[in-house]
Amino acid sequence: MFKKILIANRGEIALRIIRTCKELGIPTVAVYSEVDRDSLHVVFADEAVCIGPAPSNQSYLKIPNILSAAQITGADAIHPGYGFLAENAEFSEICADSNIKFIGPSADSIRKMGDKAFAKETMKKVGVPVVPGSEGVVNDVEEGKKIAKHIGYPVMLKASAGGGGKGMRIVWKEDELEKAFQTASNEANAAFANPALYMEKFVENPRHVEIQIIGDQFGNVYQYGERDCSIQRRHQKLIEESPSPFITSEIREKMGEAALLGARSVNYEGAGTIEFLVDRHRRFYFIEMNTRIQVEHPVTEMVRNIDLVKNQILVAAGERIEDPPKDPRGHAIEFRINAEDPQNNFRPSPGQIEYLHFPGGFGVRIDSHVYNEYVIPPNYDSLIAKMIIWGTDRPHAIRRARRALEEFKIEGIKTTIPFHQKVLESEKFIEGDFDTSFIDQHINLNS
Ligand code: MV4
Repeated sequence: MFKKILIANRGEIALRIIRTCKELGIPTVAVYSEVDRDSLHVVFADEAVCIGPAPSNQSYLKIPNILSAAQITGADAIHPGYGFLAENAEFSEICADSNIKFIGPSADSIRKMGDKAFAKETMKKVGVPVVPGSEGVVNDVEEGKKIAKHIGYPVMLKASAGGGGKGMRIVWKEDELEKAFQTASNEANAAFANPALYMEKFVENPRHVEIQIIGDQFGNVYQYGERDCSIQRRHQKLIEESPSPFITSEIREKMGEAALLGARSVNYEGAGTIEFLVDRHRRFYFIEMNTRIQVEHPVTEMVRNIDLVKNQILVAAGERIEDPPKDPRGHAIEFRINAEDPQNNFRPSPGQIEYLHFPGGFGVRIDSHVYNEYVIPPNYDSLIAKMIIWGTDRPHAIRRARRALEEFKIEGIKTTIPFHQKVLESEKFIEGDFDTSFIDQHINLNS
């Protein structure tokens, strides 16, 4: 097992990782920027090293500073969390070259899955269903027109180096394609230094359902069922749950098998997520793979009764992990509490928390790094707490969530709590009848 783990992250996920390290008896090193000096991950780690000023590119993204912190403290492994360097192939490679175990996949896996057109072709080859579209990248407008004619409009152009909704364009008819191709390609080049695009048939109002997997160093891959992440706004997830109210046990089994097929084919090591779009006929299509632990991982932990971060650490150390339970137990829903104003376009609302009270009781889990009088810096993402509710079934989880949100008090800043309360009153949400257009279509925050 590792002698000491450095956590190359901040906020709730850094604390989440430290908690599991403590339970495993592994000493931890926190790194922090100048504005995070009073953050809880710094308090609860065994050691802490300041790695630079507030801007991420001078601290949490600065590879030499993080490696120096690991070397000075004698850490033999680095957990990257999510965001920052978690899907940075170069960082994974540099760690390997420095004899520090990157708790995550190899640089090669990160690169392959980061190239979305390549990842899709890889999955298609082994029989994972994918959205009909181009074979790999589309080289020019003329080729794009041919493919679109074949699969039928509307189509989507996506940046091959993108993902998570960045650099996408819907094209409704042929005479829009040229312009869309140029602007999407230019945007992709500006954002990812790579103009390559691929094309897919546009799936209208899909659900977003993903499968959690973990691969070990012996070639075994395990799957932990699905999470439904359809409640999003501008590609920011706000509510995630498991099991998905739309997925039957038959589809669950098929998606799980498809995810295993895909992950095994690339010899995947570490935790990962296979993302699918699900159309109204419950047909599912692979869209991309995330090569990190995700924000919403606790939803899976609650219904499968496992610690995913523990399993990440075990496989990284070359150990074996237990077989996952075959079926979900009960129902879990995660609510992201962001320091944002839902009445003003979810505008960030940093500043000091003047009063804080977390809910509690049976089935209520809070993952958070904030405390009373904590000052939320404006430099990072606005997630300040995750409330994960477990219930015996979905209606029970919903009732419990309403009860817990009523107890939840945060003063001094705006949060997404009132948004969640609205969603929990929505008939469509209660019935489980929602897709990725739910917030735009059914939630009015100013009424
Ligand atoms: C799509 C799509 C419709 N058709 N692909 C957005 C994020 C990225 N991971 C993939 N996304 C989409 N890809 C095809 N062929 C619609 C979306 C999409 C979406 C997907 C999941 C969750 C929310 C979404 C919101 C808008 C669009």
